[in-house]
Amino acid sequence: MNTLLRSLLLVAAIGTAPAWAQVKVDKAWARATVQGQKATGAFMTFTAPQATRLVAVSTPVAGVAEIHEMKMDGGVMKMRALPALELPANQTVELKPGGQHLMLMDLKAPLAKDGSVALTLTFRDAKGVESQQQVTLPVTTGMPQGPMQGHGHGQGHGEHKH
Ligand SMILES: [Cu+2]
Repeated sequence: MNTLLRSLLLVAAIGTAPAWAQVKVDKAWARATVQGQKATGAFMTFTAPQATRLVAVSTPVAGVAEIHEMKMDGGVMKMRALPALELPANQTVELKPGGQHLMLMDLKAPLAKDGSVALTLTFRDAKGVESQQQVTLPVTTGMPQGPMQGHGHGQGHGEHKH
């Protein structure tokens, strides 16, 4: 048994070695939508073991998925699509309501609360090598880890239209 445990630990250790580097995805969720709503946001944190960039996102539930940032522009908060999201080595990059986020547009069906959404993330490392990672996000009406926040006043990012 001890030997088995040791080899399992070894496998775990190898799994985190740079040659097998995977971007750690945490606190992922997508905002539930209501009937007729065509766009929503998806949020998560990324921690890359070595510098890489998120260059593409796709999901079967949406016709278009983009990386967005929000910026103040003449006193108005505006969103724009980013061609890529920089992920510096060992730095946690947070996507959250009101900040950078993944935008799922042209939704094929409403995202029901307590459902899930599969995303395919495409990363490109410093050498230009692309790798893909699948993540499954729970669909909720707000950040799952946070304290209860009433009805989420002031966080209505998912309601904006494109
Ligand atoms: Cu957006």
